[in-house]
Amino acid sequence: EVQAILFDLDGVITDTAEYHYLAWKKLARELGIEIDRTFNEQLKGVSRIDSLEKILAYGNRLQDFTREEKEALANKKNELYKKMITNITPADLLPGIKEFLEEVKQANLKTGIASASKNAFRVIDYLQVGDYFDIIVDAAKVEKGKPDPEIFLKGADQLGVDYCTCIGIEDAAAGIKAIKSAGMFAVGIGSRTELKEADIILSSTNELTLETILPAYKN
Ligand code: B16
Ligand code: MG
Repeated sequence: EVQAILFDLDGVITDTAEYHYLAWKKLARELGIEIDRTFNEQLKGVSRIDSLEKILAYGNRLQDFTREEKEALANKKNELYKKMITNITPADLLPGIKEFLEEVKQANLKTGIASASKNAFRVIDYLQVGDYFDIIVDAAKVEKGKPDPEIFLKGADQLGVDYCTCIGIEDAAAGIKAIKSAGMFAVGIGSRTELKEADIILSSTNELTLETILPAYKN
């Protein structure tokens, strides 16, 4: 029996993935590196500093910066990002999310957020959905980022449930990997080719209902 659902934040609850992309694109351009949406798929779910290193490697500039310089660049991106997300309101919940959260609560399932973002609490505040989640595990609470399973394992531990009774929902390949390595059932939101390791793939958050997920979990 399913006991808990663990949600990714960026790209599942709200489309902050777009703001991350725009902020990285701006920073990369200043460094003479052009990134596009296809490349951006590799950044989803990946920590801030790892994202920067992927961008620098892509532009063949990884060796050009010291650790301190990289930290400064990552901070710069975060300042851009924080400015962008001040515009977030409850209207920015992705389609069907509010209804799904209500349904999950009605069904007495436990809920948690497993986000690689250090801005997770801020975003949840802007969206005004804090009350829907029993626990929030953000990047500050884990040592290893996705695709390592740590963040999902920690979420289940905090909820006091077995890993195999958890369903994880993710929009990123790194996140699906993390859920599967945690021994959980993985729901992917997005592209069939990017998320092929998921147990089921839905094209939009609109399709998230217990009726679509639970039969697949039981098989
Ligand atoms: P921050 P998630 C992830 O959040 C994003 O998908 C990823 O693009 C971002 O780089 C990462 O958080 C770190 O975010 O710079 O705010 O700490 O999808 O795991 O909720
Ligand atoms: Mg995500």
